[in-house]
Amino acid sequence: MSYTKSYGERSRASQCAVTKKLFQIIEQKQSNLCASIDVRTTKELLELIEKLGPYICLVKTHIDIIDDFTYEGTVIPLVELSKQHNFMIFEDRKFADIGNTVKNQYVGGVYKIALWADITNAHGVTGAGVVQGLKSGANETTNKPRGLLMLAELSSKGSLAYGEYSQKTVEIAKSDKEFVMGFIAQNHMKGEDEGFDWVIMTPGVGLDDKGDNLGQQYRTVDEVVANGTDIIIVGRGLFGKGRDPVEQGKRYKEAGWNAYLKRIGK
Ligand code: BMP
Repeated sequence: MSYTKSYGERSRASQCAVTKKLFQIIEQKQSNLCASIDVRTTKELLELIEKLGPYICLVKTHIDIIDDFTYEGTVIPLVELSKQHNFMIFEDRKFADIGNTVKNQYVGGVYKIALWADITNAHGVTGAGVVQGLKSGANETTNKPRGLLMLAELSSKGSLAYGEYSQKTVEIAKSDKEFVMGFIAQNHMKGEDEGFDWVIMTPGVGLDDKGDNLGQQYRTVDEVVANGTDIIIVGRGLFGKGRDPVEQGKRYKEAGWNAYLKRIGK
């Protein structure tokens, strides 16, 4: 099982440049924590990332919820922070259209996601063209490596992404070993016997709450990592309800790392 191997070992074996780098960062920082920073102003975004930077391997954004977004004022300092603190950037755009449209959405508009986000994600609902469209957008925009996660399963109550839908999404992901890194999922998606070592990133992780009143459902760090999660995605658990992001950053980092060591038998 890939999930009993170390991040370092998997980094060396991966054919995806973004996975290689991400797993290296995880080993260096001993952190499999992705901070999901859903806030409405650039100031809050950058201040939270400044505080959480030392404890994370990845920042996940929803760039379209920032009220005062500008490329210069929001993206440039975000990229600067990613270099300073050695983390990667994941724009949680959840593309879900035909290839030609997602390509334009990825490279164009005000956000120009392909220019700055190492990783983005897409739903499989429109078929494999979504992967081709995004890959072609990345290739035409930048020489830097870009990675895609497919949304195989969701954390929210009543999600329609399960069973056959999830399996078909895995089939789509197999279409490009260099660009598709893995999945947003609640479970391990297997695939080792066919030569796939997917990166599994899991949102819906919280140590103090069971959910919110809008359908979110939380599981604990131990629960998801033991079940095959490589990267825990935590948002409000880090900074919601007046929580201290530094304290929580350390707490989730430690919990994620210990759960990983336990999983690989160290
Ligand atoms: P929080 O930890 O505050 O509940 O935030 C979770 C984040 O992960 C949100 O940004 C949400 O959009 C995202 N997310 C999720 O919660 N469940 C999924 O299945 C997929 C997601 O991208």
